[in-house]
Amino acid sequence: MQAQLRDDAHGVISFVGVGSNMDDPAARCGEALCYLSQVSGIRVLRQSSFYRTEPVGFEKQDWFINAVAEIRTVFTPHELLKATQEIEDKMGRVRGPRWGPRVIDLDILLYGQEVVEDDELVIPHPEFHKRRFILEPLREIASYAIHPVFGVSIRGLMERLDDDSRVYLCRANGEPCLA
Ligand code: A4P
Ligand code: MG
Repeated sequence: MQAQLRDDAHGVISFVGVGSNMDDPAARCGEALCYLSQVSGIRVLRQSSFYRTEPVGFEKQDWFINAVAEIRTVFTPHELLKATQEIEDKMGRVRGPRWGPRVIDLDILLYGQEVVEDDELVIPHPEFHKRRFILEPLREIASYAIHPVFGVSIRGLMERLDDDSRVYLCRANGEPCLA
């Protein structure tokens, strides 16, 4: 993929969730964010702190590290999915059980205000409005962002949230990796 960002006003704002619960999860999340910033059609604008989060869905597995990055991209949603899957593959992700342990998981949470729904891709990510491990880091960097299906801000989704899984601020992560 050779698409380039022309300037700061070019492209679409998107939010990407990062999660890992294997092989030094914080290091893996940092590595994935670095790879993301190295893709020529993507600029990482901001990234949240890292959060230590209780596993949701399949509970007999290690706790996760989760974070969210705000990016600007010239890619279409499917090109962005391809780019994130290439990073997952490069990092040795083996696709196991749904919701099971993973060395890295990159989820496209929002892509502008677009709604996408086909066999490969669903945006907004289908479960994110119900998940504290995503909403907490997303609120840190973009509490004002609007969920395009519900028309509710991230702050509003947090107020309605019915997920008591534990999410702890793990480390303020500082500046994004701008490789
Ligand atoms: N896909 C569809 N929409 C998207 C999207 N918006 N972003 C498709 C990324 N991928 C999307 O994904 C399976 C397929 O989903 C992809 O091939 C793509 O075409 P996957 O990443 O291989 O599988 P998965 O992650 O096991 O499935 P899924 O449904 O994405 O699971 P989740 O929702 O990501 O849940 N608990 C804590 N505390 N922290 C976590 O990060 N993660 C999960 C996984 C469960 N529990 C967790 C965490
Ligand atoms: Mg996923």
